[in-house]
Amino acid sequence: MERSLVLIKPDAMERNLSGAIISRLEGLGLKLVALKMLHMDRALAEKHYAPHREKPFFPSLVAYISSAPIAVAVFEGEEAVELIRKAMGATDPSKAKAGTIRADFGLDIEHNTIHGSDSPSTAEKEIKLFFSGDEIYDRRR
Ligand code: IDP
Ligand code: MG
Repeated sequence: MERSLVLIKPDAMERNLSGAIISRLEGLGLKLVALKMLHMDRALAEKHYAPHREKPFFPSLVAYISSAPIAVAVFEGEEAVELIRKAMGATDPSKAKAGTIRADFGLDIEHNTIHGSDSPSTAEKEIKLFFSGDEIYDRRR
């Protein structure tokens, strides 16, 4: 079954939106199979966002994501990656479709409320950065 990594970013935590966001994703029929809070350190932030290392916004992004404790989750279900990306909306909240998480809650292109893996293979790598095998539960029964 497909899995995706979700980060509820500091801007969302600050506004007590973690429950609302988890609820929306559960509402898609996806199962929560791992969940914890974590204050990312710089090293983990740089690993997670390594594909953006050369971008001008990388230092600011790393500082932001490691600025406060966040909620980290793994959701599982058919097409989990694509379903979550659609529910998130575009990276820039001002361009995200109405009714998406980023359109409803995002502040700006950096402080955009949620991270979701962009492909099943990225998801596998990202999940390993945040969770050990015994922190992910089998909920298929
Ligand atoms: P995604 O989160 O929609 O997959 P990416 O392009 O992978 O978007 O960028 C990762 C994260 O980097 C975004 O979610 C956002 O927080 C931040 N980001 C992306 N583009 C910009 C930008 O132009 N300025 C500032 N931050 C950005
Ligand atoms: Mg991305």
